Amino acid sequence: MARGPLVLPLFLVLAALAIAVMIGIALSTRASTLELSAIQERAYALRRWWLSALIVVFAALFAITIPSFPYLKAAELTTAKHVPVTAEQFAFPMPAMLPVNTPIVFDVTSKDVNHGFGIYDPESRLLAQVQAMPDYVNHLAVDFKEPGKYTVRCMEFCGVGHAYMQATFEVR
Ligand SMILES: [Cu+2]
Repeated sequence: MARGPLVLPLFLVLAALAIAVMIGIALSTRASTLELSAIQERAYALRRWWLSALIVVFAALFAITIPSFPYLKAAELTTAKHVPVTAEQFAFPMPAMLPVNTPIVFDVTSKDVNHGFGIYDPESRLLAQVQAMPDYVNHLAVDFKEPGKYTVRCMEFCGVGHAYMQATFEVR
């Protein structure tokens, strides 16, 4: 994922901006002789402006990023190879082998309690994850680009055997 290294610089820029705004406010209000009502009026105006700015920024971010959300596209549901997974305390029954470069949809549910179905690639990086819930099927679309040994680990505390709840499968 190329997005990872972007997070820290982005955070630093936003944090610097927030600090600059606070310093600006502190400097501009030092030794103020304004009446409380005038301060209140200015603050409310600033708050309205800030809310509008946030709405615009978040609406734009939402519009830009929604196409890359990992929600299932209708086409993937019909054309992909479906692999049913019924999690249970404390195992993930998985096929031993899955095909590489093939759209796969895991139909994930649970026999007993909530589990977290997390797939790790051969380098132990989290590739995809979804909740495994009783009486409900979640669909997780994955297209394995690299052959190798993948690991499924439970990502939600589900009982005494939780830490040992994992499975492996081969992608070829
Ligand atoms: Cu668990």
